[in-house]
Amino acid sequence: MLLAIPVFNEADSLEGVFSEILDHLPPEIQAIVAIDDGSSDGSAEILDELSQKHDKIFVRHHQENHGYGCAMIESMKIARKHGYSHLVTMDCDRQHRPADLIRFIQMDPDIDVVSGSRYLPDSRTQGNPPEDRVEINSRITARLNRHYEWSLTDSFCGFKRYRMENIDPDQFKETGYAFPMEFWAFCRRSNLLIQELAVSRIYTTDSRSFGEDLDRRRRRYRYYLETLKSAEKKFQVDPAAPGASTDR
Ligand SMILES: Nc1nc2c(ncn2[C@@H]2O[C@H](COP(=O)(O)OP(=O)(O)OP(=O)(O)O)[C@@H](O)[C@H]2O)c(=O)[nH]1
Ligand SMILES: [Mg+2]
Repeated sequence: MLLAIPVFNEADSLEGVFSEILDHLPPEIQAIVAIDDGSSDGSAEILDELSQKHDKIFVRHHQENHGYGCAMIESMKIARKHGYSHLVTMDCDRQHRPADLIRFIQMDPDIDVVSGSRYLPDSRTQGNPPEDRVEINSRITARLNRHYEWSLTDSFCGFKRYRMENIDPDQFKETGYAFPMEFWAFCRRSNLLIQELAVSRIYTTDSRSFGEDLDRRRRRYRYYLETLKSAEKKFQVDPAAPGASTDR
C-alpha cells in the first residue's frame, strides 16, 4: 500500500505530521510519497531532509504549483506504475489524524473507495469548520446522493483509500480542488464500491477561511457543480433522478 500526501506551503506542520505518521505507520504501508507542489515556504527543504532520514519517504517536487487535483492524479499514477494495490491519501495540515491510518487499512480490501467522513455520528470533532465549507459540502453531497442514489455524508474529504485495480488515473483532468467531483462521476460510471469511514473533523484555525463573501462562496459552489456536470457528460453518467434541473 502507498501513502500519498499533497503538500503546498505546510512548513509549520510537516515535521509534526510526519513524525506522527511514522509513529503510527502500519506495516502494510510500504512507502510514503509527498507531492510538493511548488511550495515557497521551506516545505521542499523539510521534505528533502525527511526523505534523506527515512527510507520509506519519497518526495516529488514541482517547480510550479499545479493544484491539489494534479497531486491526486499523480499519486494514482505512481501507485499504478509501481504496482500498489491500494493508495491512501492524507492531508498534512494537521486536519487528519495519522492514528486513523490503521482503520483505513483494516477495511475490506475489496472496497474500491474508502472515503473518510467528518460528518458521521462517530466523527470526533475539534473546533468548528467555517460555515461556508459546511454549506458547500452539504449541498454538493446532497446533489450527488440525489442523482446517484448514494448516501454519502462528506464529498470533500481528502483522507481516502483507493483500490487501484478499477481506477484509471488517465481518465482524470481536473487539477484543482474540484478533483473529487470528477472522481465521484467516474465512480458512478464505473459502479465502484464506496464505503465511508468516520474520521475526525479538526478545525483549530480559521486562517484558511476563503472568507464569508457570498459571491466567492457562490463562485466556488459553481466551480464544483460545473466540474461535476462536465465530468458527468464526459463519463456519460445519466443524471436521470428527479431534481436534476433544480440546481443553480
Ligand atoms: N500538491 C498540492 N497540495 C495541495 C495544494 N493545495 C493544497 N494542498 C495540500 O492538500 C491538503 C489539503 O489542502 P487544504 O487547502 O487544507 O484543503 P481542505 O482541507 O479541503 O480545506 P480546508 O477546509 O480549508 O482545510 C493539504 O495537505 C495541503 O497542503 C496544491 O495546490 N498542490
Ligand atoms: Mg485542510
